Amino acid sequence: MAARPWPADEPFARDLLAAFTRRPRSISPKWFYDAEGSRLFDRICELPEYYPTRTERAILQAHAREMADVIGPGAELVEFGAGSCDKVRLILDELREPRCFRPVDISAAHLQAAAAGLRRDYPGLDVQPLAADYTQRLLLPAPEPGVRRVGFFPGSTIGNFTPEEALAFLRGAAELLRGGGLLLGVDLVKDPQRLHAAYNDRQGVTAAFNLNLLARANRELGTRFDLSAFDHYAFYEPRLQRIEMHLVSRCRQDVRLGGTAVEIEEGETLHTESSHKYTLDGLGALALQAGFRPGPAWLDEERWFCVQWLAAPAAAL
Ligand code: AVJ
Repeated sequence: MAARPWPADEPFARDLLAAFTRRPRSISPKWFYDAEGSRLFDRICELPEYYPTRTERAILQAHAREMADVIGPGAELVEFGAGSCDKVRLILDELREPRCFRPVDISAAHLQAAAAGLRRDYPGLDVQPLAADYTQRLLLPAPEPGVRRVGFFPGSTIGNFTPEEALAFLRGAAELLRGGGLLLGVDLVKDPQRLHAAYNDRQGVTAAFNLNLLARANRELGTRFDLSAFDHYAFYEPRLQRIEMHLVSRCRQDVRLGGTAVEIEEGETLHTESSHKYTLDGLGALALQAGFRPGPAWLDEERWFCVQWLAAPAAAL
């Protein structure tokens, strides 16, 4: 059977090749999210073991009024990695005369659909979607004089960044949001057993989500990964305060990535994701370093998850 030509110019192809030719082998978790991966992530959010989504939602539900008070009237709200824009509705429901809402997401199609839904449900709201990579510097028009710009970054998505990347992101956000602030959802350090269970669900949805990276490569790049030759392996590393997800090779195997033959040893891993957890102190110190002033934090009763307000001073500290 003739092999499909390797789409060398596609960013996923380039990243996958780079991932398999460096040591230790690792790839960005952003490649999880094709249509199938997004569907699997939605299923993860429904799992009994995966507490972050429902815990954050409960915190937002319980405290949206106080959050809206901290944000203040007439604000411009910017959501980073907005996706389907469903969590922000809890805030929008309580916000007084929001000036506009700017959902930012890399997926333009997803964004347009979400924006249309918001315009339907919030007829007076000026919705200005921006298809962009929020890890890069965002080009936004300067807010009108007197309008506070406030960021919303829920879901502990910041956990996918290394602490260095998180600091860089927060520095950029403090600048973008000068005079306003950032409402940040963060998963907290907790009992390692509970963390472990959240990434090792009994139904195997997280395993399918992890393996979908290789399934996606087979679909989009014409690779021939044998999915049964890899195991999902996720564990909590307390010294780095993070979950690591890996794909571990069950045997010695050769894979082809276009013209490149890659030899994988038995037990070798591809590191597919890190999900960093924070303490309130650690988060506060990071935010201060980035130029924010930490304000109120809202937590669930178990203290598993936190929604933290970070004020962005008008002038640099
Ligand atoms: C979307 C990055 C917050 O780290 O918990 C869920 C992704 N990975 N299960 C997380 C994920 C495995 C999730 N984030």
